[in-house]
Amino acid sequence: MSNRIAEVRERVAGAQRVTVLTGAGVSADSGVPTFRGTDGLWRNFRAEDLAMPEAFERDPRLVWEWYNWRRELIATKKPNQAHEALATLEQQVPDFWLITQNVDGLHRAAGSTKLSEIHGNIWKVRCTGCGAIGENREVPIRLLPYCPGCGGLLRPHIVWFGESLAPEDINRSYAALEGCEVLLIVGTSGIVYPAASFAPIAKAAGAFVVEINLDPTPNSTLVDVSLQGRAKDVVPLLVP
Ligand code: BJW
Ligand code: ZN
Repeated sequence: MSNRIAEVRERVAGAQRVTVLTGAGVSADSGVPTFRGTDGLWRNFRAEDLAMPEAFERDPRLVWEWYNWRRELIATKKPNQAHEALATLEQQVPDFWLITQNVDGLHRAAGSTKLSEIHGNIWKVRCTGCGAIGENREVPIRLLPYCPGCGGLLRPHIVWFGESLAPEDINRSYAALEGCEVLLIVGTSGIVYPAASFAPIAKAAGAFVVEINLDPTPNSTLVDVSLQGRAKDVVPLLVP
């Protein structure tokens, strides 16, 4: 493993353009449960049952209770060495972009600024009436929350299954994937689209693609180097 780590470190050090894609595994090391791990369940619901517009239409209180549980949990968590190393990498690479599927805000908390939170942010709310987006850090948030502007029901500003990602996030991500020399993919199961297609896009565009994960994923056979381990242990070793 140490040979391959040295190789990746050299690639990163020599690159002008580096893109990073992260998933729940990065925050697992901060104590945030992953979606598909055994601790990702809440009252026997899976994320797939609640992270849907239909679930919110049927029972907004239930969905907000789930988010309150997660907001309470995430509020106590801090960025770990992987978040910190990626914030450092942003300072070192001339053309850097971080694409995260995580909604917990821990990359920003670690100091990352060049990033797209493609699945949204758990600390933002959006009005189902007028579409206004606001920050809300109340823990717990009042149930049910309503828009101060139009009185409409507020929902989490999060991309649920069946919903489209924001066009600016998609465009920025594709540009970063097609234009990078090195892509690091950290702690994602690689099964949720469109992020699941990001590795092949970068690979087809000629990038050196590296995966860091505890377990093999659908990306493992496609990448140039697959490093097995915890994000907090491995990512800091890749930053020059
Ligand atoms: C560690 C570690 C450690 C642990 N160190 N590693 C094409 C084909 C098939 C389906 C579709 C398709 N296109 C669209 C779809 C439908 C759907 C989809 O992909 N479904 C799949 C499940 C098949 N996608 C969508 O609906 C997307 N929208 C879309 O495409 O719009 C256009 C469209 C609309 C309608 C029809 C068709 C197209 C939107 C997806 C939004 C996903 N949002 C969620 C929920 C948010 C809820 C919330 O957070 O409040 O975002 S889903 C959930 O999964 C969450 C995550 O961001 C996302 C990814 O999960 P992630 O990060 O990979 O976590 P895990 O738990 O899966 O994996 C953790 C990994 O870490 C594991 O590999 C561990 O081994 C590893 N790990 N500890 C390193 N310490
Ligand atoms: Zn409103």
